[in-house]
Amino acid sequence: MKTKDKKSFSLSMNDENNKKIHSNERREFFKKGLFYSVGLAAASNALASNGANIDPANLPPNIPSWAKIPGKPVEWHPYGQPSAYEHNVIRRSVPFLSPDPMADVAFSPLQDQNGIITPNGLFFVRDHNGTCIVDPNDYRLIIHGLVDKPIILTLEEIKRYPSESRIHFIECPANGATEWRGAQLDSVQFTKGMLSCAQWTGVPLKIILKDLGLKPNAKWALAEGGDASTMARSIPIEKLLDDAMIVYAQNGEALRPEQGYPVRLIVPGWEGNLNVKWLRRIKIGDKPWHAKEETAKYTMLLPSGKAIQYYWVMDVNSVITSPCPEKPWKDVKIGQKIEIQGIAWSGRGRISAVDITFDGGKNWTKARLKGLILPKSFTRFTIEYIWDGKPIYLASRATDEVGMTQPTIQKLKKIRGVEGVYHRNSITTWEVKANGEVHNVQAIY
Ligand SMILES: Nc1nc2c(c(=O)[nH]1)N[C@H]1C(S)=C(S)[C@@H](COP(=O)(O)O)O[C@H]1N2
Ligand SMILES: [Mo]
Repeated sequence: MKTKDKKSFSLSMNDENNKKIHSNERREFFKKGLFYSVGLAAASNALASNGANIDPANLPPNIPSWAKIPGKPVEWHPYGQPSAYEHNVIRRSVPFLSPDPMADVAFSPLQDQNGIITPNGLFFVRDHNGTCIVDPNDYRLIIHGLVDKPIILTLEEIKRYPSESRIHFIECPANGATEWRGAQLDSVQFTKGMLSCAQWTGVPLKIILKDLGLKPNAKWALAEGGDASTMARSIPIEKLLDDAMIVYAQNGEALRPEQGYPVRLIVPGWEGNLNVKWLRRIKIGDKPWHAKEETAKYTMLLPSGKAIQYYWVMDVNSVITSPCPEKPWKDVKIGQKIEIQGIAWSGRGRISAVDITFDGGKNWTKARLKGLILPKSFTRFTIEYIWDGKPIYLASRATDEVGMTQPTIQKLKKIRGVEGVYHRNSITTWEVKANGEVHNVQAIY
């Protein structure tokens, strides 16, 4: 088929380019980022504030060089690309966290995210066995088990069901896993970047399941991916009938391969791993599946020695993205008014309030929520501040509509124990030093 050839050609081209950029970037990160985390911050800010790049010939009252030559033809990039000057705004991996590039995670640059929608090229990626490349012509979704009419659907057939578009975040429950014993990485990208938010378009699962007819004893579903990891998860049927969707579009275009092209499951507000990508099969049953059919779940060991088998909901959380270690207050003048802002989210519904502290948690002030406030979505918060140039301990604390508030790390550790990896939704504190540098610290409450 002609289109097939064309597609595989352009894919291999992109792969080549990506590889090149990726290896350069990794070297950069090691040099400036990992060993000198302040260097990483400077790298991402070089365009904005570092005078070294300024050419006075382009500044007023001169006519800048770009105004003297014709621009690029409109078909320059048939698929648009970010400005070349934004080359530092990319996903990044931490090789020592995940030495196998096939079972890896690429963190989203939250420090550069504006508004509540993560651009598709910056959406975090978590793969158990690489990003799977699926030919949509050969794609099929099987729904079987305890249904009256089992079915095999093509992509076109899925698209014929009535569709909905909804904005939801996805967060891996391992987000922030490095930080349980103390602050480790001086970065918002690496401590919170297993998190992104998009507008998803697809079919609410309840429409399809009602159409197929659920048997009275239908209680659980096994959702299985079509990638080489065949990652599968047991999900209670009530959740699927509540707000789960099978989606084929992300921010107005087809899903990206990294997000499960052509079809993934969206389980709003619940653990990232339930959002099965390259969705191949949904089997309806009367009980959850175990090791044979379901790959290892994320369980949580408690101080008592008991473990929680399922902890599905991603609890209320927030982080300040401006300032942050990558966005220091290097050029902020004393007495100058500056916006502090960040992202809050909850898997239980809407964000109802965000409080800000400047003294490591002794006093709290209300931030303003801005823009759309949607359930199980990013919500932006903001506060205007005049800095007196003295060091501050800056943190945000979000509360959601069911009344849950982010705990301190000390409180969370008491409940969860010290061996915790998952569901770390405690308060994140930044130390802003007198020289404007921002560091990841854990406040003692
Ligand atoms: N088929 C399949 N689905 C998958 C995964 C996978 O490896 N294979 N990873 C899961 C995990 S652990 C997470 S956190 C989310 C990440 O979604 P993203 O890569 O779109 O950010 O996808 C989930 N779905
Ligand atoms: Mo995950």
